[in-house]
Amino acid sequence: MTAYVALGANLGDALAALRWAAQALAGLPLSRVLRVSSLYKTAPLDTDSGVEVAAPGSDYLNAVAALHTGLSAPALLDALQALELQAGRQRPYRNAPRTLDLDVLLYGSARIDSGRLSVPHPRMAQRAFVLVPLAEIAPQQVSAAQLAAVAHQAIERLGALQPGRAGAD
Ligand code: PH2
Ligand code: MG
Ligand code: MG
Repeated sequence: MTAYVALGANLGDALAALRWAAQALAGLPLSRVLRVSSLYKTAPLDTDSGVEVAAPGSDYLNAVAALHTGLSAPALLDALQALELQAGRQRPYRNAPRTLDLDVLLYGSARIDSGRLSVPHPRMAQRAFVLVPLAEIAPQQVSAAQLAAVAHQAIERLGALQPGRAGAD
């Protein structure tokens, strides 16, 4: 199964956290990293109410990774949450600044709504910080209309997440 995972951090050393996470994804059982997007700097955004407002904290670093995995979707979520905990993630309130956030965006073409896990990620279409890196590594997953709808959101491409790797610049 090909799964797409969003990486984000805006607390502590966000760059180190995302680099560590990309390595850690490669070490998940039954899994292989297919692609990792560039690194993007993005303004903290809260779209929960349907209206875009600033979320607390500093700018985020965001990226998206494509994973080939034999883990089930719930097992993948468990593994991602374990990595978040290892990175010191705390959840004092919704959309709080975080040392590492790993979200399942897509799991093949599965539609899941288990309470614990919703796939496709229900808010991904409102977020340039998801759509732009996803479109970079999987253009077939994102339409031009979706990108146009978030084109006003601030997002800056910083370069490769892991310099020196294949596909990096
Ligand atoms: N994650 C959120 C809420 N807001 N804003 C940006 N720019 N990047 C994120 O990863 C992000 C956010 C909830 O997970
Ligand atoms: Mg998130
Ligand atoms: Mg999350």
